[in-house]
Amino acid sequence: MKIPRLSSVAVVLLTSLAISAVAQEQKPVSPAEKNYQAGTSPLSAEPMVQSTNPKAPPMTQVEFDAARKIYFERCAGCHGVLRKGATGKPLTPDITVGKGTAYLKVFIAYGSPAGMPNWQTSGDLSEQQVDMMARYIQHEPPTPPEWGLADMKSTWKVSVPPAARPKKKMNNYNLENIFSTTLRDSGEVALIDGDTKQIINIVKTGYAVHISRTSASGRYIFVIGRDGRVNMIDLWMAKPDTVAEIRIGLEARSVETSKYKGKEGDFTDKLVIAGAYWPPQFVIMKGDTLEPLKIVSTRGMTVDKQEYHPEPRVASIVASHFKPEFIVNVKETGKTLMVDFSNLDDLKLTEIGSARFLHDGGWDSTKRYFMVAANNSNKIGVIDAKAGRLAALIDVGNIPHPGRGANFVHPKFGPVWSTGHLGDESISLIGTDPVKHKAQAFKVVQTLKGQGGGSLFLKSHPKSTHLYVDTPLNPDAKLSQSVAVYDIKALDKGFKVLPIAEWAGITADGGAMRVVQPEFNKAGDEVWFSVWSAKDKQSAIVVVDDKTLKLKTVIKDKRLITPTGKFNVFNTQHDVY
Ligand code: DHE
Repeated sequence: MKIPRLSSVAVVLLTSLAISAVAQEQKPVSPAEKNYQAGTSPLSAEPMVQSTNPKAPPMTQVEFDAARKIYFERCAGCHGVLRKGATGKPLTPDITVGKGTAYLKVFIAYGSPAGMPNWQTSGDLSEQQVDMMARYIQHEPPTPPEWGLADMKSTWKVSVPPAARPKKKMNNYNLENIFSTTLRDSGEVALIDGDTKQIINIVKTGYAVHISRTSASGRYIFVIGRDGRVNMIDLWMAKPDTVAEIRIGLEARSVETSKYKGKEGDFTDKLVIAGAYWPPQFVIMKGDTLEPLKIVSTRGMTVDKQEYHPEPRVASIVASHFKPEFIVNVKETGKTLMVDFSNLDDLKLTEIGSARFLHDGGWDSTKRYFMVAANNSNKIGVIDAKAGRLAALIDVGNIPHPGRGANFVHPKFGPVWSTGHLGDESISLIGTDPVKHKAQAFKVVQTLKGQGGGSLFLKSHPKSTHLYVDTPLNPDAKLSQSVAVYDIKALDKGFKVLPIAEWAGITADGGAMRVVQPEFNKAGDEVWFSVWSAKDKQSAIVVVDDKTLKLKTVIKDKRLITPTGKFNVFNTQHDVY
C-alpha cells in the first residue's frame, strides 16, 4: 500500500493513535458499512449560509466549496449537517481549531479505532483533499436553507385530484399482494405483482428513494426519497401511478399514514406524515392530496445531557392503532414524540425520552408496543402506545438494526420481537407479553448466534415457522450474499444458510452483490430477497418457498436497478412482520 507523505508532527500523532488503537478493540469499517452510514446527502447541491472562522487556517472560496461538497457526500451522514455529531464525533470549530490541521489530517487520512474510515489510505480522498478537509472542519459549518410551508407548497403537485380519481378499482391486480420495491439508485419504485411476479409499473420517485408505506385502506402507497420528495400512488388506477407529490424537506427518510379508527374518530387515509433529516422537522399532510397542514420542528434538548441539539433528525415513524397519534422517533435527542393529531390547531405532543440515537423499529405482535433501536446506546426502547409511556429500555447487542423487527411465538417464552445487529453476530429475542409471560416481558429471553455482523433486517410471519436474518454489510461476500434461517420450533439447533445470490444466477460482473431485506408475501408462504448490485450491474429478486426453503423463482428485469427494500401492500398496511 502506498503510504502518503506526512509531516513529523503527524507521524508522532499517528504513532500515538496506533498505540491507542491497540489498547482499544479495533473496529474496521467495511466499504459497505461506510457507504451505508456515509451515503451521499442530497444537501450537497443546496445553496448555504456561509461564515468563516478567523481562527481557522485560510481557504479559498474554491477550496471551501469543494470541501463542502465532499463533506455532504461523505461525512454528513455520520457527523451531521451542522457537525454536532451523531454516529461520528462532533466537528464544530470549538473542538477542531484546538486540535489543529496536522492532527485532523492524520485522523482523516488513517481513520480511528472508533470507526472513522481511513479516507486517504483507502484511496477515497487524495492528500490534498485531506488537507482541505482538515482546514474546512475548523471553519463554521455552513447552514443549508430552512424549508417552510411556502417552500413545500411551491413543490406540491396534485396531478390527479381526488374527484378525478377512479371511483372503484380499475384493474385486475390483487392489490394486497403488490410489492412496492425501492430502486435506490434510479430514484424509482417498481410495483411488482406478487402473484404473477410481473412488473406492473415503474414509478419515478425521489432521489435515492428510501421506504414505502401503505395507507390504512390499502388503496394508496406513499414513497419517500432521500431528497424529501413524497409520491402518493393510487393503486385503483388501471395502471397504478403517482397522483400527488411534494417535497417536505431537503433530506428525509420516513413517511407514514394515519391508521387509527375508534371512538375518537375514523382517521383511515385522513392524514400523512413525513419526517425530515434536514431541516429537522416533521410535517402532517392531507391524506388525499398531500397538502401540507402542520410543520413541527424537532430541534431541542437531548435526553441524557440535556443540551441543545440544532439538528435532531426524524428517524422511524409509525401510526398508533390505539389513539389518533403518530409515533415519531427523533434520532439525536433520543426522544419519541407521540403526536396527537385529533386537532391540528391544538397539537398535543407527549415526549418520551429513552436513549440515543433512535433509528428504526417496529410493533410487537399486538401493535401496542413500539420497539425502537437506540443504535448508539445498544438498547431497544419499548414505547407503550396505549399508556403513552416508556415501558422498558433493554440492553441488546452491538448496534441493533431491526428494520421493523420480526415477531414470532417462542416455544418456551411466548411472543417475542427480535432484532439483529450491525456490530455483532447476535440476534436478540425480547419477550413482549406482559400478561401471560410476565417474567419474560421486555427482557432478552434468548440470544441467537447468527452468521456474523453487518445485519440490517430480519423477518418472520404469523403463518411461518421460520426466522430469516440478512447480513448485507458483512465484509465476507459469502455472508453478505446469503441469509441465515432458523426453525422457530428448534432455535437451539442453529441456522441453515440459503445461498440467495447464487440462486439468483447473476454475476454482477464480479462486483459486490448484497442480499438484503426479507419480505413476506400476503399469504405468508413466500419470502422475497433483493440481490442488490451496483447501478450498472444486474440485480435480481429471489423468491423462496417458506415451507420447503427452496428457490421458487427469480425475478430478473433490466429495469430492476439496485433493488433494496420491498414493501408488501397487505403486510405494510396491517403492520404484519
Ligand atoms: Fe435505511 C428504514 C435511515 C441507509 C434500506 N432507514 C430506515 C428508517 C430510517 C432509515 C430512519 C426507518 C424508516 C421508518 O420506519 O419510518 N437508512 C437510514 C439512514 O440514515 C442510513 C443509515 C444512511 C443513509 O444515507 O440513508 C440508511 N437504508 C440504508 C441503506 O443503505 C439501505 C440498506 C438501502 C437503501 O435502500 O438505501 C437502507 N432503510 C432501508 C430499508 C428500510 C429502511 C429497506 C425499511 C425496512 C423495513 O422493512 O421497514
